[in-house]
Amino acid sequence: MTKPIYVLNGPNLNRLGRREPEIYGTTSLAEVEELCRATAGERELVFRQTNSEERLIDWVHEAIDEAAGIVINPAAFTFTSLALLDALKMFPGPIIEYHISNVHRREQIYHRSYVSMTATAVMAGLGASGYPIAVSALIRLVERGER
Ligand code: DHK
Repeated sequence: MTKPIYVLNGPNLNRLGRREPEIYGTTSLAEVEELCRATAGERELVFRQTNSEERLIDWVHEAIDEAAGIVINPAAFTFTSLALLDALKMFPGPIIEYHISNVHRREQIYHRSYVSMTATAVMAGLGASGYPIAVSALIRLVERGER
């Protein structure tokens, strides 16, 4: 049985489309989910969002046993959570760290990512419509067995 891919989203992304549209655009998270599912096609895709650090870590633990790969937009937890980094380090498959905005062009507080210390790849600045690009890149990494 082919394992699903997980697309996990962190805090405040539930307000995507209405939140700082000049930075994050007007596409909603539900629309992002549709784009990701269309790209995944036959492959099963788990798409989730939480404002809770504990829940995000629990989903990474679940993914360790259940998932082939992870696309994760940890949002603010990217720059604060060693616990999330430690959880992702245990994941055996490829991980793509995704940011809607180009965090490196923003304030200093958004420049040092803990997640990048274990992610296979990092994508930033392609907007909400970049998520399906991350999904297709992840599927290729999974098929090539890369971590
Ligand atoms: C989303 C957030 O919520 C911010 O905390 C990050 C990221 C950027 C994004 O661009 O998707 O800095």
